[in-house]
Amino acid sequence: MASTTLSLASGASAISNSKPKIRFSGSSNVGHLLRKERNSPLFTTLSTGRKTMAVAVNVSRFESIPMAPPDPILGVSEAFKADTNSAKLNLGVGAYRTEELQPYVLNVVKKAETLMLERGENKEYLPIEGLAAFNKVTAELLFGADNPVVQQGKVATIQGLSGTGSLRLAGAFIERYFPGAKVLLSSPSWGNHKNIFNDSRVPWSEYRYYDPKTVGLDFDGMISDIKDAPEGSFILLHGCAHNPTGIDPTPEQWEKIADVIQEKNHIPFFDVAYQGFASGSLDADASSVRLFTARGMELFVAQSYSKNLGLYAERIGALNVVSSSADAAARVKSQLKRLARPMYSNPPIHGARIVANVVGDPVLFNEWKEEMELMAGRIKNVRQKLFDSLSAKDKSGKDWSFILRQIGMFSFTGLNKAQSDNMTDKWHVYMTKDGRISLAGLSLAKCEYLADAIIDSFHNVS
Ligand code: PGU
Repeated sequence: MASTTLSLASGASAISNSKPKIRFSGSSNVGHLLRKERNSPLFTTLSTGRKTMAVAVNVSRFESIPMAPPDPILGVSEAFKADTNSAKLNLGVGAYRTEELQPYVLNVVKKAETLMLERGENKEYLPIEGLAAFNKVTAELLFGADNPVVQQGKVATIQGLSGTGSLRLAGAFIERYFPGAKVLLSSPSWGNHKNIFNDSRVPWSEYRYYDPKTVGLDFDGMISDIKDAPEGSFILLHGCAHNPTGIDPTPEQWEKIADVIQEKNHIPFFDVAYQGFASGSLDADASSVRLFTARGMELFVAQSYSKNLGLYAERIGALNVVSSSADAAARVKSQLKRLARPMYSNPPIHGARIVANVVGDPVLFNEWKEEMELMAGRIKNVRQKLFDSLSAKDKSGKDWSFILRQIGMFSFTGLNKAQSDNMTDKWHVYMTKDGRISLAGLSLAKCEYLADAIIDSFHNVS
């Protein structure tokens, strides 16, 4: 159909008797199109005195488009904003808040931004692969600056639109160069993983991960499912601070996971969204990725600075592909650029400069580590206080110690959907319906209230 539109000027109605102003745009052959479209539901017949015309009525061509459901994580923040109750608590999104429950801009970020203003840097386009200084420090932060894969140019690093955009770019790469290959996701995983691979047209399935009986890792199930996956599958692993469960494999278990992935010629695909947030140490939290890299495995890593530098809205992260040769890495990078170009052309510069200034400067880097320890430490404190409050208040004898064994920003409470609904409807505690709460959004002052809400929901709602 030609792109001709016919619309009534504001205020005029197709059924009004007043003389409507009719505005045409697009092709001049309007009469022909009107004849063709007269039977369309968008058109009706209008009589204006001597002439009868077909005009557009107020029926949208988007009539058949259904309303999308709210996002299971980001939609929680929207619902929270709409709640006027003063006791309300947003434990939905994984975003760090201060003890006063306010968003936090890191001091090192403010310092880096001041530097950027002083330098009066321009806003020219970045190259497709992003800011070179950013890509360098980012790969070094993840693998370690002295890692042979970095030294030998075996890592293709491309700046991405944070963790999500980097995963999506990898999805596009897998779809193009590994057609039919499957991605295996942990059950459960961050909810958006499924959306990302669905939209990338990459088939996925799940491997067992969480065991509700032990509130721990179903390690045997995980190994057996990875073994059973078709050879050459992509195995998506959370580098640290597994979302939503807060349960990570031990170093010995990581070795066994690497064994079976190697045996089956699978490709590890790490999602590292919380480096520094699991243990408070950037190096310790990168140990899973480094363990696999040290075995000479080719792998993917999507990285995010949303949490550890608090750069949520800057959309800054990276995709790293480790290859067995520098030559392969160069070719992979060229194809990642080719995929990125029609999707978003080139990435934004502001967050990349902040990261390059902080991670690339020894003084700011050390200050960052201190601030991250503070953030990780505050979360550990509320985790402990929540456990203490639950243990003191709950007289049923239930063991809440699993909360202390979980790490990172979240606690996977084991509350089911009805119980999670009760948390929100009765107690104004906003959380995802899988029973996950973000401890990064909790203060010491609110732990007792939260414990009351959890105990009520757990024991009084089935
Ligand atoms: N990967 C994992 C495992 C994540 O938890 C998140 C964020 C991301 C990637 C993507 O983060 P970027 O901001 O794109 O770098 N998950 C948070 C944030 C809210 C969301 O769902 O995007 C969460 O609350 O689960």
